[in-house]
Amino acid sequence: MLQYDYGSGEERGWILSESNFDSGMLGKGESIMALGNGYMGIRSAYEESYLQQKRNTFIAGTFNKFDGHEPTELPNVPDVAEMKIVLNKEHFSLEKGVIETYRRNLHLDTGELVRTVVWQSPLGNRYRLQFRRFVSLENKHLTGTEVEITSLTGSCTIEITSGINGQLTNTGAQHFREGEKRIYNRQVLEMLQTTTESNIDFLVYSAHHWRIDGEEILVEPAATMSRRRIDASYSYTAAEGQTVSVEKLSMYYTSRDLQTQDMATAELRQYALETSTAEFAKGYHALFSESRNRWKQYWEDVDIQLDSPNVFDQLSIRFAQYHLLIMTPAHDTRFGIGAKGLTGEGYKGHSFWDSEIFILPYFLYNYPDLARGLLEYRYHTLDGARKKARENGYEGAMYPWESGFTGEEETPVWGAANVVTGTATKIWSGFIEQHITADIAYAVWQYFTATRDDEFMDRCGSEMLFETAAFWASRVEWDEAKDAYVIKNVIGPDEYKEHVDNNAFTNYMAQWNIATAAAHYLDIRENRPDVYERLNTALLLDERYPKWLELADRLYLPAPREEDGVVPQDDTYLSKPVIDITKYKRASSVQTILRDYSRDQVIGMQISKQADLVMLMYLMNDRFNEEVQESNWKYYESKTIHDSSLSMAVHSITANRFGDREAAYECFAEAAAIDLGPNMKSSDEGIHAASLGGIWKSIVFGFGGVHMKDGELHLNPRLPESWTRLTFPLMWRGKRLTVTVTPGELEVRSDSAGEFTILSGNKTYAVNGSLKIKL
Ligand code: IFM
Repeated sequence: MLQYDYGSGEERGWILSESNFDSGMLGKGESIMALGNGYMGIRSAYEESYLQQKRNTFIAGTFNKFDGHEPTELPNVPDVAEMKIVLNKEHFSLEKGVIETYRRNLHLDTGELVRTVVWQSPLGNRYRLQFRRFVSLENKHLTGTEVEITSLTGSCTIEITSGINGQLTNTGAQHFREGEKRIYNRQVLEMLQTTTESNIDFLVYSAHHWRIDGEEILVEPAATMSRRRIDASYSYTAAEGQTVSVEKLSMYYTSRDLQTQDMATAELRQYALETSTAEFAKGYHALFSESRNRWKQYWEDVDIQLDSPNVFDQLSIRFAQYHLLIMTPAHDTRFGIGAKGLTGEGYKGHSFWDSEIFILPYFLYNYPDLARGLLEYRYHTLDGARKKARENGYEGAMYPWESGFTGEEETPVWGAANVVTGTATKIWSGFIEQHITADIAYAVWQYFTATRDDEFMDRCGSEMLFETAAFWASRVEWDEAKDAYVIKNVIGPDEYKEHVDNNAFTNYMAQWNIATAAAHYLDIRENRPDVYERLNTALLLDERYPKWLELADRLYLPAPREEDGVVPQDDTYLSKPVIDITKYKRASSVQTILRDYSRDQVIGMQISKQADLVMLMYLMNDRFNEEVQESNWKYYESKTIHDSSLSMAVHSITANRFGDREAAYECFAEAAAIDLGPNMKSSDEGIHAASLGGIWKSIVFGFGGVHMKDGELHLNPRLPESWTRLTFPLMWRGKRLTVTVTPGELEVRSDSAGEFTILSGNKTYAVNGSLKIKL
């Protein structure tokens, strides 16, 4: 059972708490309580092992391909979290004996996971155990565990076997060659492994320290080495009431790490051993305290406070911001964010449009440099996108639907069983879900508009904008009947509609991409001659421009129907039969419709998996008036099962824009419950990274009413009925603002000097220090 209101006073709203142990539901806690720092992510499997556990540790960007038939994935690297604990010859396992008390808390404010258990063994001995674990935000290579054991009934021989376990796989795929193992000074364990295809070396170090009632003691280990495994076994007899603590500190390095990538393996090994040993000497508490200070700084920058009668609302935004930080490889722009962050094997660590459309805005309005880093990842992978375009007979850059290290297409080709034929279903997204190319261009432009970062545009952004536009210009075809250019055979955001023509989202985004590139071409030709010269030579801009101009005008954009303002999602959607989907909307798990109907049958009906037209209204809301937004929201929401975690947050924001505060809050609450809610199976494969970005967006863009239009900051807040205050930070043009909304007032404060303007209710206000507006 998860508890959202654990703690009192200052702690309330900061602790994600679990009040019981259930060995059949391990996945949820492992994912949502995962620890990380953007370099590495460790799923919170318990120290002791259970049959249904999923032990995962990932290091960002270290992709490997099992063989030519499988897409690249983040390998599950050697595990250091596991410990075998034997107390008076009885194995410590919560599946045996009696659990007298149990509590596991993830402290979102400090990044520490703490579990406290009073356990009665099958032979009736009682023990108090406390486990603490963290992944350092200060030193990205480091993780630590501390186990405290107190025998409550007589003396106890404590045996602990703990080490580095390289026997793990990714659901069966072994990504490592057996490497070398060693123990230094009977203290520091070392394992060296290398990935089979990408040839990345991984170096893992662990060391243990024992303390009795706080005093360090020397307990000599017996070391064992076996295939892909190295362990140290300790034994110590403690008196009744004595607290024995064992800390285990571990470090990970790889030959892909930016700072050390040029080192030969031997040199890296020497460096890693020396730095690990130096860190280990500091001990768990000093190292944790360094990391906690980093968390403190983070929360000082980004904390959002809201007064809601439901503490879940407050916890859910902090939970989202916690994960948004630990999923993001801020240290290296060669890496993207996986759709499950670094918390599970789901989607193999691949990046989707989730990054640009759902996650990047959080960084854009908090740490713009990190938003730029995420776009640089797409710049690093531009050649992969060019290759995909070429291979498909197009020009420019065609970004992959699923992306790893190189930017080549990584979407698996075969997926779940077809309920009618019993064969695997083909996954078409890697072939025809193409809107991602425009989504990336859109994010580039959002970043540029919000920051005016010419340096980024000159170095990366303009090239991305032009190459994506060139792709669309070669992708469209002329349609005599429509007297317009069209885009046939795509999947839009709604993945329950395959092989459709003129998906409105895709067409509008493509047209926007082309029109923006055309305008930007004129701008740089006029104002940045050097950049223009360079890019014109490389990308033939002069030649491409006339076609862009024509397409900006003549690409088919489905218009709202006269009778009801509904915009057709694609050429055939509105002519398909409608069925009652209540059962599927109410189902506690997703995609239950595919148990009753094959994918082809679902394609043949007016059923949407996720926001598609509503997504268009959200991104391009300046093109549709509020009435049209409302009629489309109502039409399509009733046909949407929300079988994707990307759907609810977008529905929340759009409902807020046309003034339906109740629906906005309901959708927000549903979005917030995707990972954090009571469904204990929802996050088995990892957290839903996009939905966590969506929670932040629902609050800041939805209830907080933040919107950027023509480079101006608009604030049109609308709080849910039950909230009495919302305060959030916002970076705008180099200034850190604090926005506070109450039902009757909007206040904007800036701590930096200098005047700037905002718009609210279409009026322009100058802000110098602070401004209050009556709502
Ligand atoms: O990008 C999403 C997609 O929109 C729906 N299926 C899951 C993907 C990864 O989150």
